[in-house]
Amino acid sequence: MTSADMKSAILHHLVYTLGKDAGHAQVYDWRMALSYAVRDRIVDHWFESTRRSYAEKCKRVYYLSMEFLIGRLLQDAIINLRLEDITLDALSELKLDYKALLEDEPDAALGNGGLGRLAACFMESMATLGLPAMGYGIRYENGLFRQSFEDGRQIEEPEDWLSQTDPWEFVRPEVSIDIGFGGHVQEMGNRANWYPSELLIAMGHDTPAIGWKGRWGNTLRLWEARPMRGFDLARFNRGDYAAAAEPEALARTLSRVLYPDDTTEQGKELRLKQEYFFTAASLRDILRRFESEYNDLALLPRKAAIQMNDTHPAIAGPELVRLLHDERGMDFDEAVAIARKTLSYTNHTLLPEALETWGEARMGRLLPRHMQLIDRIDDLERRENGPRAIASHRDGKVHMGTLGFVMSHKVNGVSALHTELMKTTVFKDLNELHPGRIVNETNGVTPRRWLLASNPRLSGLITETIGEGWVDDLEQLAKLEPFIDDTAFLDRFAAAKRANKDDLARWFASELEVSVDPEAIFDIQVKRIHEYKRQHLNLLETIAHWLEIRDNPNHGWTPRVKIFGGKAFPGYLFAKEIVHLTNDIAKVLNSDPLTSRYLKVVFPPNYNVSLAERLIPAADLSEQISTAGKEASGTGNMKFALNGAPTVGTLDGANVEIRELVGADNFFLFGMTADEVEERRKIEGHAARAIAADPRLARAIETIRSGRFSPEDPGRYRGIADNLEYQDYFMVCSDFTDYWRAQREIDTAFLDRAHWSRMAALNTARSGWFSSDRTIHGYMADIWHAEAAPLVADAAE
Ligand code: NBG
Repeated sequence: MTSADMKSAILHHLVYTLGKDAGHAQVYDWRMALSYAVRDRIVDHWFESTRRSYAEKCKRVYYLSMEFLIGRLLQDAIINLRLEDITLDALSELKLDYKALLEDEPDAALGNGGLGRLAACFMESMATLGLPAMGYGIRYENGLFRQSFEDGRQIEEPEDWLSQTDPWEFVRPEVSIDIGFGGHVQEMGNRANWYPSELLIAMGHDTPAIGWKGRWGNTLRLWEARPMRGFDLARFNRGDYAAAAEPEALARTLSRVLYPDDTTEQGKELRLKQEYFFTAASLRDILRRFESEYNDLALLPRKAAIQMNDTHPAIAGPELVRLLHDERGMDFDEAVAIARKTLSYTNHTLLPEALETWGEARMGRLLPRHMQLIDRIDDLERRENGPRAIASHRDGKVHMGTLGFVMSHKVNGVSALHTELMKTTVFKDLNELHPGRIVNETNGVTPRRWLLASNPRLSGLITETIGEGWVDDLEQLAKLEPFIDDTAFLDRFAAAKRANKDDLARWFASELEVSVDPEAIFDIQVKRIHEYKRQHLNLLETIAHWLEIRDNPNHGWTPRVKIFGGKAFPGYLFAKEIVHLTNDIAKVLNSDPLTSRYLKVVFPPNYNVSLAERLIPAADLSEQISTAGKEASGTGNMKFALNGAPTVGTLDGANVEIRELVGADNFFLFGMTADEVEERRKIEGHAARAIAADPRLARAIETIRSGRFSPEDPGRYRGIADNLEYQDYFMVCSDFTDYWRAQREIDTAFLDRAHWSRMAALNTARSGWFSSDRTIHGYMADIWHAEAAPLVADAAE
């Protein structure tokens, strides 16, 4: 394709797909026309991949996930198809601004955080590796809420990403699957017929996921809920308009919202329905495809691997057994054995409140047959394992983690530490019963999006220095090591970072009206707001540092910009107070004439994938400061390291592996280990002791308590101060002193710019292992036993 071809493809779509005349087209129209022009380049590769999967009788991987945090797709497609140069040329002939078109695309926020973004990175990596795979999830009409601030408070508004046409999806009305709820079960001997009382339809929408160089394309199939019977004309004719639309409204509710929470169980019926809805639709689709190719169900585990991303799709165990046993007549024990060999489960958190359970009454009412099958699965566990067996249905609840575990042949953690903790805490007994079932697959991130596309300055320098091979073989970044002491290279490395910081500073100025000094340390903590992630530890240190600067404003302080980003679950009051406090602190500090040239706080609202792409390349310092033992892995931590930002962090999640790989000298470690945290927690009054031992900490907490940041409402943050002093479950106080020490070391280290750049560059050079390509290879070898297919033609050739 040439740029002239691209230009005419854009114009063609503008006129014939969008029905717009070039003279009247708006940014939206041009962006859509460009998207269709790019999409056309994907389709042949995508079809060819599908044909090849069938022809080669490949094993397919199915990734079931409530969340796919895919973000924007246009640039991803352009970069992977290597259409960037010709697109730039074509657009400049049309006098259009490439960046403006990219930024016009809504950010598809179909996820909460790490778990959903991981699913999106995996889709990209599976396509890059040529692994025949399909993602299955829900096409939420409103994704995660949009965050804004009003007087510093978080305001949530519905995200309306679908209010415009999504150019990437292909609607599949022919893929419509009936999904039932409720009703009764008629048993016939061992087997049963289930007669649901409520039925709706799951309709598929397919989005291609195209890999690097377009050499493979997989499908992300998202289900939309539709009513069995649409609009009720009889009621409408009687004038009962609201009732006429009711069936449709009820069905639509199911795929309307993403539960805005990634760590606490909602306990809502709607959520259980969503989980069953997408899992059941996906399994039926998978079996239909399998049966179109094979007629022996015993082959299923050799031809399909189904990954349950967290427990949200864990109902897949009993559902698959139901499809095999009730609907296809397979012996029960054999059905369980086959389901187990096909299914596997990834655990993403050890927080007890996040391990899903459903009350037996609710489950029995909505899914009566599944409830019976769960009890029979429990019986089988007892037959196989005797009295030590662990039932999923116990104390009046169905424990989805247990169910996921017993119905899987492999269960994986997402970092080395997390996997070890799984074995010794939540799944201790199950691990003893089933040794070897738990495996580790440390998370990763796709380097195409998180370095090549989002940080062109750094990725350009890397390609110039070591060639392009790193893009799909990230461990080649190690080839940068010989250049680490080359001042010309380091200068260019530093210049790329500096230019990214300049860009961000300009964006802060124009969007947020905050001016920051690009010479300062850009210190960034972006992630969901949660006590265990300890944004308040960062805030306490900020306050303490501010007070110290005020005491001695003429000491040569190292300037810092503290950047925060993240959403608080609307019902999580403590997290919302942290948001409010952060904004209140920013207000006071940024206008303090004594200190503001040394210390500023910036909190851009609505942290999402696109904002991450803007912030991460400009970071000097990555804050990964969770209470040890609580963060399963983290993936933001990997993105920062890859983009040349050293970490200040605890020995938690994948931080442990990052530190091992980048080297202890290039990582600012602080805080207690997971074991020390458990010990310390046993000490009565641990927080009060820590406060008594550190006057800076005491003063920072007192400053919060005194109302200094909320003079109009002095009691506003008493709750936070009390929590820190009297509870402090997450050990903020006990880790404060060491965190302070690490931060002051950072101030000093940053003064030696050459040394800092070397440290930053070493972070990049040694982060190659954190590619999600490596993670997917791990799943393929240890869990899925699946192989890549022969790749299709390179799009650029
Ligand atoms: C999150 C963890 C992160 C981890 C991601 C991806 C959930 C429930 N868990 O530490 O908190 O990186 O999963 O594995 O979203």
